[in-house]
Amino acid sequence: MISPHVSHTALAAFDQAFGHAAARLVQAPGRVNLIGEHTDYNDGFVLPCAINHGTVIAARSRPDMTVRVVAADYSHTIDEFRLDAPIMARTDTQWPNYVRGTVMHLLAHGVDIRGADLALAGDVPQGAGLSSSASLEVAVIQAFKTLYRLDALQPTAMAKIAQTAENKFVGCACGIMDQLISARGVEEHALLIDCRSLSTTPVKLPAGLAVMIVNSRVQRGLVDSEYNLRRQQCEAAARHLGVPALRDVSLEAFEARTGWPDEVVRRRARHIITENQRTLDAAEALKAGDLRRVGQLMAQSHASMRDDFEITVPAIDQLVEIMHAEIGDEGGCRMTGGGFGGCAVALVPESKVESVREAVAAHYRSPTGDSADVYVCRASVGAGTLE
Ligand code: GAF
Repeated sequence: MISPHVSHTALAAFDQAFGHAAARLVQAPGRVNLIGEHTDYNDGFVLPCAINHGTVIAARSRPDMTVRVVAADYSHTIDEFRLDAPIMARTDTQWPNYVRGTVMHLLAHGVDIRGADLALAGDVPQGAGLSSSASLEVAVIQAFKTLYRLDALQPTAMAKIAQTAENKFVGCACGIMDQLISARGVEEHALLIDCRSLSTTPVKLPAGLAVMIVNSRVQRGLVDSEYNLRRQQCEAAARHLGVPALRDVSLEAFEARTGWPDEVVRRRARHIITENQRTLDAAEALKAGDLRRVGQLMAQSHASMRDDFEITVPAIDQLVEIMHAEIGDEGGCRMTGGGFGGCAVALVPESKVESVREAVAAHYRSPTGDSADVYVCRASVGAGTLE
């Protein structure tokens, strides 16, 4: 459950901007990925959970074709566009494009909607790799779904529309993970997602387990260009291996393959192939309550992201080492998300939270001297209404 404070902010912003009260309140969560990084666009497996930080939208339908949007977290600036005219990206500011692109692709899906007044508020730390943008996109779809009773619009379809908006309107070639977990999250569970079939299997988190997110305060740099480059390298590796996607290669077949044109591409492929297996193994270990095994897999995942996929940065490596030294074999930790800064995630017994927090406070500083922010999260439900 997202903090009630966020709902109050959205409702107050609505009143103030539009001069009357909102009719509906909806939410969509951010996410933390426990393991399975960059595997989604390789048709592989991921294991995220939705978190109790997200986007809340206060909304009211309009009889005309105008959409007005006020963003409480962006100095209450207002964006306005029409549904019966081409929806163009704004170049002066970025936040409206997540709304515009989502609405444009919602319309392309063939839904019957008219305009709306929307007030946005959120508490997902931005630029931290916790999917603030996916949570915004999915919340926008949820708002129209609720206002116009689009009951046939299922969560997986919502996620695909949101992903298309991000790919085609915002310009980030992301996979489906963030939008799908935001739409389909299950309370107290992680979701094992097969990113090819889009089938999801809820994995109950063991009782007494804490999901700790530690924000390195290193803002993710170069993320779009490096992300898109990783994607191209994975596609090149799949071509070399003669398969549709890296999902289709066993570790044995990969190791037997020779004649790589590029050593970097070979290492990128090794990360994806081993990470897919680690993700499946971690889901089993979590189900069995085997935290020691979960910890080993998370440590291997981090090393693979650092050495083979090269998406960590020195500050995150240091943060994970500090956490790992404190956690020992009682749980695990790794960088989470797209990389190049952002957050680490730890799965630890609740009794361990304070000592991990203290170790991070005592030993970690970002390159600019900041201490880390720590959020102890609950695995939360996906998008829905809040009344
Ligand atoms: C970002 C992307 F949006 C996801 O699709 C996923 O690829 C992730 O990075 C890395 O696992 O969050």
